[in-house]
Amino acid sequence: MSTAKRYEEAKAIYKKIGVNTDSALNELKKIAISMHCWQGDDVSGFENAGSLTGGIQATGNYMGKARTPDELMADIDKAMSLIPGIHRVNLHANYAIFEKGKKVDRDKLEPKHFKRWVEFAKSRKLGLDFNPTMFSHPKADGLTLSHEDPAIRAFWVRHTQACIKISEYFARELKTHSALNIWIPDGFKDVPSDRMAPRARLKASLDEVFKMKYNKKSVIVTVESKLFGIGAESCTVGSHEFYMNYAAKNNVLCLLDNGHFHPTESVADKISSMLLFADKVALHVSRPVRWDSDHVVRFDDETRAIAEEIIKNGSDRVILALDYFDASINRVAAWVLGMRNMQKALLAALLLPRATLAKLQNKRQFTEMLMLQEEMKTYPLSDVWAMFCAKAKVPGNEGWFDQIKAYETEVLAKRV
Ligand code: RNT
Ligand code: ZN
Repeated sequence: MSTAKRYEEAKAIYKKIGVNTDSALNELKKIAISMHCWQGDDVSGFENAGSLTGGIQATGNYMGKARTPDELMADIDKAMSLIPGIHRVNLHANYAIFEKGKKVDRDKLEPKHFKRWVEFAKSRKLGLDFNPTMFSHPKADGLTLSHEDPAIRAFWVRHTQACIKISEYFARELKTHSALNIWIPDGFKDVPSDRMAPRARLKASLDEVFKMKYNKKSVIVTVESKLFGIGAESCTVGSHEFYMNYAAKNNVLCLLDNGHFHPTESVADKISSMLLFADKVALHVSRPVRWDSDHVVRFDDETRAIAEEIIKNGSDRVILALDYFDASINRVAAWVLGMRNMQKALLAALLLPRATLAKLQNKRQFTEMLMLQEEMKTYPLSDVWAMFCAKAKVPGNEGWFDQIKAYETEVLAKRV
Protein backbone atom coordinates (compact mmCIF):
# COMPACT_ATOMS: atom_id res chain seq x y z
CA MET A 1 0.00 0.00 0.00
CA SER A 2 1.28 3.48 -0.82
CA THR A 3 2.46 5.83 1.89
CA ALA A 4 -0.37 8.22 0.99
CA LYS A 5 -3.03 5.53 1.31
CA ARG A 6 -1.62 4.29 4.60
CA TYR A 7 -1.60 7.85 5.87
CA GLU A 8 -5.22 8.49 4.90
CA GLU A 9 -6.35 5.39 6.77
CA ALA A 10 -4.31 6.24 9.83
CA LYS A 11 -5.62 9.78 9.72
CA ALA A 12 -9.20 8.50 9.89
CA ILE A 13 -8.37 6.15 12.76
CA TYR A 14 -6.77 8.93 14.81
CA LYS A 15 -9.59 11.32 13.93
CA LYS A 16 -12.08 9.03 15.64
CA ILE A 17 -10.39 9.67 18.98
CA GLY A 18 -10.06 13.36 18.29
CA VAL A 19 -6.44 13.48 17.12
CA ASN A 20 -5.50 15.48 14.04
CA THR A 21 -2.53 13.85 12.32
CA ASP A 22 -1.93 16.81 9.98
CA SER A 23 -1.35 19.15 12.92
CA ALA A 24 0.86 16.54 14.57
CA LEU A 25 3.08 16.50 11.47
CA ASN A 26 3.21 20.30 11.39
CA GLU A 27 4.20 20.42 15.04
CA LEU A 28 6.88 17.76 14.68
CA LYS A 29 8.43 19.62 11.77
CA LYS A 30 8.99 22.64 14.00
CA ILE A 31 10.98 20.74 16.62
CA ALA A 32 14.72 21.06 16.10
CA ILE A 33 16.91 18.63 18.00
CA SER A 34 20.52 19.49 18.69
CA MET A 35 22.64 16.64 17.38
CA HIS A 36 25.86 16.22 19.35
CA CYS A 37 28.98 16.28 17.19
CA TRP A 38 30.83 14.05 19.66
CA GLN A 39 29.07 10.81 18.67
CA GLY A 40 31.09 11.03 15.46
CA ASP A 41 34.52 10.56 17.03
CA ASP A 42 34.04 9.27 20.58
CA VAL A 43 34.40 12.78 22.09
CA SER A 44 38.00 13.03 20.79
CA GLY A 45 37.92 16.50 19.23
CA PHE A 46 40.70 18.00 17.10
CA GLU A 47 43.34 18.88 19.67
CA ASN A 48 45.13 15.52 19.73
CA ALA A 49 44.68 15.75 23.47
CA GLY A 50 45.11 12.05 24.12
CA SER A 51 42.60 10.00 26.03
CA LEU A 52 39.13 11.02 27.10
CA THR A 53 39.06 12.03 30.77
CA GLY A 54 36.51 13.49 33.14
CA GLY A 55 34.81 10.27 34.20
CA ILE A 56 33.06 9.67 30.89
CA GLN A 57 33.87 6.79 28.60
CA ALA A 58 33.20 5.76 25.01
CA THR A 59 33.59 2.01 24.74
CA GLY A 60 34.11 0.08 21.50
CA ASN A 61 36.38 0.28 18.51
CA TYR A 62 34.17 0.21 15.44
CA MET A 63 35.89 1.13 12.20
CA GLY A 64 35.68 4.50 10.52
CA LYS A 65 35.86 7.04 13.33
CA ALA A 66 36.11 10.61 12.01
CA ARG A 67 39.64 11.99 12.49
CA THR A 68 39.49 15.42 10.90
CA PRO A 69 37.01 18.29 10.55
CA ASP A 70 36.32 17.26 6.95
CA GLU A 71 35.55 13.69 7.96
CA LEU A 72 33.35 14.71 10.86
CA MET A 73 31.44 17.19 8.71
CA ALA A 74 30.95 14.61 5.97
CA ASP A 75 29.61 12.15 8.54
CA ILE A 76 27.24 14.74 10.00
CA ASP A 77 25.99 15.44 6.47
CA LYS A 78 25.39 11.75 5.86
CA ALA A 79 23.49 11.40 9.13
CA MET A 80 21.41 14.53 8.57
CA SER A 81 20.46 13.31 5.09
CA LEU A 82 18.70 10.34 6.72
CA ILE A 83 16.97 12.30 9.49
CA PRO A 84 13.73 14.11 8.60
CA GLY A 85 13.64 17.86 9.25
CA ILE A 86 16.21 20.56 9.86
CA HIS A 87 18.01 20.37 13.15
CA ARG A 88 20.96 21.84 15.04
CA VAL A 89 24.51 20.75 15.75
CA ASN A 90 25.95 20.73 19.25
CA LEU A 91 29.69 21.46 19.33
CA HIS A 92 32.27 21.14 22.09
CA ALA A 93 35.12 23.59 22.47
CA ASN A 94 37.68 20.87 21.72
CA TYR A 95 36.32 20.78 18.15
CA ALA A 96 38.01 24.12 17.38
CA ILE A 97 39.68 24.14 13.98
CA PHE A 98 43.16 25.67 13.98
CA GLU A 99 45.28 26.75 11.09
CA LYS A 100 48.52 24.82 10.89
CA GLY A 101 50.88 25.81 13.69
CA LYS A 102 48.35 28.21 15.23
CA LYS A 103 46.89 26.09 17.97
CA VAL A 104 45.91 27.99 21.12
CA ASP A 105 45.02 26.76 24.59
CA ARG A 106 41.37 26.61 25.59
CA ASP A 107 41.36 29.91 27.47
CA LYS A 108 42.42 31.69 24.28
CA LEU A 109 39.77 30.33 21.95
CA GLU A 110 38.11 32.82 19.66
CA PRO A 111 35.24 32.86 17.18
CA LYS A 112 37.71 32.54 14.31
CA HIS A 113 38.55 29.02 15.46
CA PHE A 114 34.96 28.06 14.70
CA LYS A 115 34.58 29.91 11.41
CA ARG A 116 34.54 26.70 9.41
CA TRP A 117 31.75 25.35 11.61
CA VAL A 118 29.75 28.52 11.05
CA GLU A 119 30.20 28.20 7.29
CA PHE A 120 29.17 24.57 7.53
CA ALA A 121 26.06 25.42 9.55
CA LYS A 122 25.11 28.44 7.46
CA SER A 123 25.09 26.60 4.17
CA ARG A 124 22.89 23.90 5.67
CA LYS A 125 20.61 26.25 7.68
CA LEU A 126 21.57 24.60 10.95
CA GLY A 127 21.81 26.31 14.33
CA LEU A 128 24.87 25.74 16.51
CA ASP A 129 24.93 25.04 20.23
CA PHE A 130 28.08 24.97 22.30
CA ASN A 131 29.87 23.50 25.31
CA PRO A 132 33.03 24.52 27.14
CA THR A 133 35.30 21.46 27.29
CA MET A 134 36.56 21.00 30.83
CA PHE A 135 37.98 17.51 30.47
CA SER A 136 40.71 15.78 28.41
CA HIS A 137 43.14 18.56 29.32
CA PRO A 138 46.21 18.76 31.61
CA LYS A 139 44.47 21.36 33.79
CA ALA A 140 41.44 19.09 34.31
CA ASP A 141 42.84 16.69 36.91
CA GLY A 142 39.65 15.79 38.73
CA LEU A 143 38.66 19.37 39.49
CA THR A 144 38.21 22.39 37.21
CA LEU A 145 35.99 25.32 38.21
CA SER A 146 36.09 24.03 41.79
CA HIS A 147 39.86 23.44 41.90
CA GLU A 148 41.86 24.34 45.03
CA ASP A 149 44.32 26.32 42.93
CA PRO A 150 42.98 29.77 42.02
CA ALA A 151 45.10 29.84 38.85
CA ILE A 152 43.43 26.69 37.55
CA ARG A 153 39.99 28.01 38.42
CA ALA A 154 40.83 31.25 36.62
CA PHE A 155 41.93 29.30 33.55
CA TRP A 156 38.55 27.54 33.32
CA VAL A 157 36.67 30.76 34.05
CA ARG A 158 38.47 32.34 31.08
CA HIS A 159 37.69 29.28 28.96
CA THR A 160 34.00 29.43 29.82
CA GLN A 161 33.86 33.15 29.06
CA ALA A 162 35.63 32.57 25.74
CA CYS A 163 32.98 29.96 24.94
CA ILE A 164 30.15 32.37 25.74
CA LYS A 165 31.65 34.79 23.21
CA ILE A 166 31.84 32.01 20.64
CA SER A 167 28.18 31.18 21.30
CA GLU A 168 27.31 34.85 20.73
CA TYR A 169 29.14 34.65 17.42
CA PHE A 170 27.17 31.53 16.42
CA ALA A 171 23.88 33.23 17.26
CA ARG A 172 24.83 36.40 15.41
CA GLU A 173 25.94 34.61 12.28
CA LEU A 174 23.21 31.99 12.16
CA LYS A 175 20.34 34.19 13.36
CA THR A 176 19.12 31.70 15.89
CA HIS A 177 19.91 31.30 19.59
CA SER A 178 22.90 29.29 20.75
CA ALA A 179 22.58 27.15 23.86
CA LEU A 180 25.77 27.18 25.92
CA ASN A 181 25.92 24.26 28.33
CA ILE A 182 28.30 24.12 31.25
CA TRP A 183 29.21 20.68 32.51
CA ILE A 184 32.25 19.98 34.67
CA PRO A 185 33.61 16.58 35.71
CA ASP A 186 34.58 17.76 39.21
CA GLY A 187 34.18 15.18 41.90
CA PHE A 188 35.73 12.74 44.34
CA LYS A 189 36.36 9.03 44.06
CA ASP A 190 36.10 8.48 47.78
CA VAL A 191 34.07 10.19 50.45
CA PRO A 192 35.39 13.75 50.73
CA SER A 193 35.84 15.26 54.16
CA ASP A 194 34.68 18.64 52.92
CA ARG A 195 31.87 18.94 50.43
CA MET A 196 31.23 22.60 51.12
CA ALA A 197 34.57 24.13 50.10
CA PRO A 198 34.64 22.77 46.53
CA ARG A 199 31.00 23.70 46.01
CA ALA A 200 31.64 27.19 47.35
CA ARG A 201 34.55 27.48 44.89
CA LEU A 202 32.34 26.32 42.02
CA LYS A 203 29.75 28.91 42.98
CA ALA A 204 32.38 31.65 43.13
CA SER A 205 33.84 30.58 39.75
CA LEU A 206 30.43 30.67 38.08
CA ASP A 207 29.76 34.09 39.61
CA GLU A 208 33.06 35.21 38.13
CA VAL A 209 32.09 33.83 34.69
CA PHE A 210 28.79 35.70 34.71
CA LYS A 211 30.35 39.01 35.59
CA MET A 212 30.91 39.31 31.86
CA LYS A 213 28.26 40.98 29.75
CA TYR A 214 26.73 38.84 27.06
CA ASN A 215 23.61 38.83 24.96
CA LYS A 216 21.14 36.88 27.08
CA LYS A 217 18.61 36.69 24.29
CA SER A 218 20.91 34.95 21.87
CA VAL A 219 23.00 32.87 24.29
CA ILE A 220 20.99 30.56 26.49
CA VAL A 221 23.23 29.41 29.31
CA THR A 222 22.44 26.05 30.87
CA VAL A 223 24.13 24.19 33.73
CA GLU A 224 24.25 20.39 33.72
CA SER A 225 24.25 18.47 36.98
CA LYS A 226 25.49 14.96 37.56
CA LEU A 227 25.23 12.30 40.23
CA PHE A 228 28.52 10.47 39.67
CA GLY A 229 31.23 9.77 37.13
CA ILE A 230 33.87 7.10 36.74
CA GLY A 231 36.45 7.96 39.38
CA ALA A 232 34.02 10.42 40.96
CA GLU A 233 31.64 7.94 42.54
CA SER A 234 31.32 9.45 46.00
CA CYS A 235 30.63 13.10 45.30
CA THR A 236 30.18 15.35 42.31
CA VAL A 237 30.59 19.02 43.02
CA GLY A 238 27.99 20.11 40.47
CA SER A 239 25.11 18.10 41.88
CA HIS A 240 21.45 18.58 40.94
CA GLU A 241 20.66 20.56 44.09
CA PHE A 242 23.67 22.78 43.49
CA TYR A 243 22.69 23.71 39.97
CA MET A 244 18.95 23.88 40.54
CA ASN A 245 19.55 26.53 43.17
CA TYR A 246 22.29 28.25 41.19
CA ALA A 247 20.10 28.45 38.09
CA ALA A 248 17.10 29.78 40.00
CA LYS A 249 19.09 32.54 41.66
CA ASN A 250 21.19 33.55 38.68
CA ASN A 251 18.76 33.47 35.82
CA VAL A 252 20.35 30.63 33.88
CA LEU A 253 18.69 27.32 33.02
CA CYS A 254 19.10 23.81 34.33
CA LEU A 255 20.02 21.03 31.97
CA LEU A 256 18.83 17.56 32.91
CA ASP A 257 20.70 14.61 31.40
CA ASN A 258 18.70 11.45 31.98
CA GLY A 259 21.91 9.53 32.61
CA HIS A 260 22.76 11.72 35.56
CA PHE A 261 20.29 10.63 38.20
CA HIS A 262 19.65 7.53 40.27
CA PRO A 263 18.62 4.75 37.88
CA THR A 264 15.00 4.68 39.04
CA GLU A 265 14.55 8.44 39.02
CA SER A 266 12.47 9.76 36.14
CA VAL A 267 13.67 12.86 34.31
CA ALA A 268 10.27 12.99 32.59
CA ASP A 269 8.71 13.57 35.99
CA LYS A 270 11.04 16.49 36.72
CA ILE A 271 10.19 18.55 33.63
CA SER A 272 6.85 19.99 34.80
CA SER A 273 8.32 20.99 38.16
CA MET A 274 11.23 22.75 36.50
CA LEU A 275 8.90 24.58 34.13
CA LEU A 276 6.78 25.96 36.95
CA PHE A 277 9.79 27.92 38.17
CA ALA A 278 11.73 28.70 34.98
CA ASP A 279 10.85 29.72 31.45
CA LYS A 280 12.62 26.80 29.93
CA VAL A 281 14.46 23.64 30.77
CA ALA A 282 17.25 21.98 28.78
CA LEU A 283 17.65 18.25 28.25
CA HIS A 284 20.37 15.84 27.25
CA VAL A 285 18.44 12.80 26.14
CA SER A 286 20.64 9.77 26.58
CA ARG A 287 20.27 6.11 27.56
CA PRO A 288 21.91 5.01 30.76
CA VAL A 289 22.16 1.23 30.98
CA ARG A 290 22.74 0.51 34.69
CA TRP A 291 25.06 3.54 34.84
CA ASP A 292 25.69 6.71 32.82
CA SER A 293 26.70 4.55 29.87
CA ASP A 294 25.51 6.85 27.07
CA HIS A 295 24.00 4.17 24.85
CA VAL A 296 22.14 5.22 21.70
CA VAL A 297 18.70 6.66 22.44
CA ARG A 298 15.98 4.09 21.74
CA PHE A 299 12.26 4.47 21.16
CA ASP A 300 11.70 3.15 24.66
CA ASP A 301 9.46 3.98 27.59
CA GLU A 302 11.86 6.49 29.10
CA THR A 303 12.35 8.44 25.88
CA ARG A 304 8.62 8.35 25.23
CA ALA A 305 7.83 9.62 28.71
CA ILE A 306 10.28 12.51 28.21
CA ALA A 307 8.77 13.27 24.80
CA GLU A 308 5.26 13.34 26.29
CA GLU A 309 6.33 15.93 28.82
CA ILE A 310 7.97 18.02 26.10
CA ILE A 311 4.79 18.01 24.04
CA LYS A 312 2.38 18.52 26.94
CA ASN A 313 4.34 21.46 28.34
CA GLY A 314 5.24 23.07 25.01
CA SER A 315 8.24 22.11 22.91
CA ASP A 316 9.27 25.78 22.70
CA ARG A 317 10.04 25.61 26.42
CA VAL A 318 12.49 22.75 26.11
CA ILE A 319 16.05 23.07 24.77
CA LEU A 320 16.41 19.61 23.34
CA ALA A 321 19.74 17.91 22.69
CA LEU A 322 20.97 14.34 22.52
CA ASP A 323 24.01 13.09 24.39
CA TYR A 324 25.51 9.65 23.89
CA PHE A 325 28.63 8.18 22.40
CA ASP A 326 28.70 4.57 21.34
CA ALA A 327 31.97 3.54 19.68
CA SER A 328 30.94 -0.10 19.27
CA ILE A 329 28.63 0.38 16.28
CA ASN A 330 28.58 2.42 13.07
CA ARG A 331 28.79 5.96 14.44
CA VAL A 332 26.77 7.57 11.64
CA ALA A 333 23.99 5.03 12.13
CA ALA A 334 24.12 5.74 15.86
CA TRP A 335 23.29 9.39 15.18
CA VAL A 336 20.48 8.53 12.77
CA LEU A 337 18.99 6.01 15.18
CA GLY A 338 18.99 8.35 18.16
CA MET A 339 17.61 11.31 16.24
CA ARG A 340 14.87 9.31 14.52
CA ASN A 341 13.94 7.63 17.79
CA MET A 342 13.62 10.97 19.55
CA GLN A 343 11.42 12.21 16.70
CA LYS A 344 9.29 9.07 16.78
CA ALA A 345 8.80 9.54 20.51
CA LEU A 346 7.75 13.15 19.92
CA LEU A 347 5.37 12.06 17.20
CA ALA A 348 3.84 9.39 19.44
CA ALA A 349 3.27 12.10 22.05
CA LEU A 350 1.74 14.44 19.47
CA LEU A 351 -0.66 11.67 18.46
CA LEU A 352 -2.09 11.19 21.94
CA PRO A 353 -5.62 12.37 22.71
CA ARG A 354 -4.14 14.68 25.32
CA ALA A 355 -7.30 16.58 26.23
CA THR A 356 -9.28 13.37 26.69
CA LEU A 357 -6.56 11.82 28.83
CA ALA A 358 -6.30 14.94 30.99
CA LYS A 359 -10.07 14.96 31.48
CA LEU A 360 -10.06 11.32 32.55
CA GLN A 361 -7.42 12.10 35.16
CA ASN A 362 -9.35 15.09 36.44
CA LYS A 363 -12.49 13.03 36.80
CA ARG A 364 -10.44 10.29 38.44
CA GLN A 365 -11.47 7.77 35.83
CA PHE A 366 -8.15 6.03 36.25
CA THR A 367 -9.24 2.67 34.83
CA GLU A 368 -10.33 4.26 31.58
CA MET A 369 -7.24 6.44 31.50
CA LEU A 370 -4.96 3.42 31.83
CA MET A 371 -6.92 1.56 29.17
CA LEU A 372 -6.64 4.45 26.70
CA GLN A 373 -2.94 5.03 27.41
CA GLU A 374 -2.30 1.36 26.64
CA GLU A 375 -4.52 1.18 23.54
CA MET A 376 -2.73 4.21 22.07
CA LYS A 377 0.50 2.25 21.99
CA THR A 378 -0.70 0.11 19.09
CA TYR A 379 -2.29 2.87 17.04
CA PRO A 380 -0.83 3.20 13.50
CA LEU A 381 2.04 5.52 14.40
CA SER A 382 4.26 4.02 11.69
CA ASP A 383 1.89 5.15 8.92
CA VAL A 384 2.05 8.73 10.14
CA TRP A 385 5.82 8.49 10.61
CA ALA A 386 6.18 7.19 7.05
CA MET A 387 4.34 10.26 5.76
CA PHE A 388 6.54 12.57 7.84
CA CYS A 389 9.64 10.96 6.32
CA ALA A 390 8.19 10.97 2.80
CA LYS A 391 7.50 14.71 3.04
CA ALA A 392 11.11 15.23 4.14
CA LYS A 393 12.33 12.96 1.33
CA VAL A 394 13.95 10.55 3.74
CA PRO A 395 13.34 6.77 3.92
CA GLY A 396 10.45 6.01 6.27
CA ASN A 397 11.60 2.59 7.36
CA GLU A 398 14.78 0.50 7.51
CA GLY A 399 15.51 1.58 3.92
CA TRP A 400 17.89 4.24 5.27
CA PHE A 401 20.31 1.57 6.38
CA ASP A 402 21.28 0.70 2.79
CA GLN A 403 22.83 4.14 2.57
CA ILE A 404 24.75 3.54 5.79
CA LYS A 405 26.11 0.28 4.40
CA ALA A 406 27.21 1.99 1.19
CA TYR A 407 28.83 4.84 3.15
CA GLU A 408 30.61 2.35 5.35
CA THR A 409 32.15 0.58 2.35
CA GLU A 410 32.89 3.64 0.28
CA VAL A 411 34.02 6.05 2.99
CA LEU A 412 34.39 4.71 6.52
CA ALA A 413 36.26 1.51 5.66
CA LYS A 414 38.91 3.55 3.87
CA ARG A 415 39.82 5.47 7.03
CA VAL A 416 42.79 3.36 8.09
C1 RNT B 1 28.90 14.00 30.86
C2 RNT B 1 27.84 14.93 30.39
C3 RNT B 1 28.24 15.84 29.28
C4 RNT B 1 29.05 15.17 28.22
C5 RNT B 1 29.32 16.01 27.02
C6 RNT B 1 30.40 15.42 26.16
O1 RNT B 1 28.45 13.09 31.76
O2 RNT B 1 26.70 14.21 30.05
O3 RNT B 1 27.10 16.42 28.74
O4 RNT B 1 28.46 13.98 27.81
O5 RNT B 1 29.58 17.27 27.40
ZN1 ZN C 1 25.10 15.29 29.14
